Amino acid sequence: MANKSDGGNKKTSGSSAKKKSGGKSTTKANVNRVVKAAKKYDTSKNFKENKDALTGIVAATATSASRASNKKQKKFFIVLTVILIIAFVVIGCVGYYKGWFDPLIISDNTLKFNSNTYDVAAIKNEQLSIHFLELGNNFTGDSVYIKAGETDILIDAGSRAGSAETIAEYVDNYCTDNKLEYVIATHAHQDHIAGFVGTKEAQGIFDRYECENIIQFSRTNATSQVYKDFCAKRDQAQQKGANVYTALDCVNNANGAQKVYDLTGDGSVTMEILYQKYYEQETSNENNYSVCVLITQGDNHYLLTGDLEDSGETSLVNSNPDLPEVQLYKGGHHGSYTAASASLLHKIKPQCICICCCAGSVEYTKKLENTFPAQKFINRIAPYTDAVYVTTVGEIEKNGDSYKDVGFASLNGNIVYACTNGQVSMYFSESDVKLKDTEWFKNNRTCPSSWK
Ligand SMILES: [Ca+2]
Ligand SMILES: [Zn+2]
Repeated sequence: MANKSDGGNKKTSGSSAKKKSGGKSTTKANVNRVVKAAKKYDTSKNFKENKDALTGIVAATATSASRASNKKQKKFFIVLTVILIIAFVVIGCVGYYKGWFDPLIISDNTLKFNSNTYDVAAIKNEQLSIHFLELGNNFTGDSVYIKAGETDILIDAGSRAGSAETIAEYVDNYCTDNKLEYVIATHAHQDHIAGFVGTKEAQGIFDRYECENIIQFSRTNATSQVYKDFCAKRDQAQQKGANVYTALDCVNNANGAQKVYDLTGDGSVTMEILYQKYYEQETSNENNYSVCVLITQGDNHYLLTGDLEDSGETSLVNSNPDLPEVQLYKGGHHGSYTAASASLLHKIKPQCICICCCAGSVEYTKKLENTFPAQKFINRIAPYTDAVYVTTVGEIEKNGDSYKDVGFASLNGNIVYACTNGQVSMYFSESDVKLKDTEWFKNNRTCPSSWK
């Protein structure tokens, strides 16, 4: 009898262990029930009678434990579901803002334009034209000429002192008064400012043209000779009457500078200097000092950010909540994998991208996938547009374990984006082939799914 009673106690203590899962108060209640049951054990009755009497109590205990366990499980799943929903919403919001999901979208906003034979007279008749210049060497460098009505703008001047010659030869087709109303130097790297300086034999841009307004980077860490020469030539231009402003002067409407310039006198085309924090803050990355320019023509917007990289782009996006979607974007930093970040692209959703670079040149990197325009850059822009054009293509040769630059050729050549009364036209001095359809691309890059 005692053994059987022990057995009965063992059973109830087993149930009691199970009850632990039912929460503290339930466990306590069930323990009480079992204690009560044990107290009701009547030694005057035989085991079967006792068993029958106590089964009800034990069964109630077991049911209660199972109910408590179910309740706990239910609670667990409700909490899990709530956590998952919150995580989903948070990741969704952050991802949408950061553009993590953009590669899933195939954009249908690719630019529709007339592709015309390169024709100076026709381009001159356009209300606005933006020219991405081919600089005639295998070095990467930026130079963009813009004509808005009678106003001439030059943004950067190529990578070599001699680039000035190439630039002037081109610009003189359009600028007939030898006066550049606006000259912008985005940052102090050689591939952007060398042509402003010139050589003993060939005048630089500052000497060659009357420069009415010079807008330059607010900060620099540069100590190079080309930078010193740039400063000397800029000062000479200032003595001859040029207004010299920094980008920070412009965004603050300070020292005579303006944030927004009316380029045509009737407000039909404006140029705005956009704020980004590296106009004021120091950085070891010179590229992030780049002056950012937004040209607006009616409902159309064109964005040029020099060599701005990820961190500068983040600041640009955060500081300019009204930054619009753009019809044209100058491929940031020559198409480097460090520019055109997902958050910038998500904001501006470019319909056309023009890149000043020598495609595939190993001047800046020996890693072939990172040569301009880099594979990662291409992967990020592809969902927005396949209207991507590049001025020049390089030729490289194997050199031991590495590669060297051995030549160059025009890819699209000089690229002109023009717009008159809302009608966009593009002109190419060499070819109108999209990047994705070039031999260089087929041989050197993996085609993103949105371009297939
Ligand atoms: Ca002029
Ligand atoms: Zn550059």
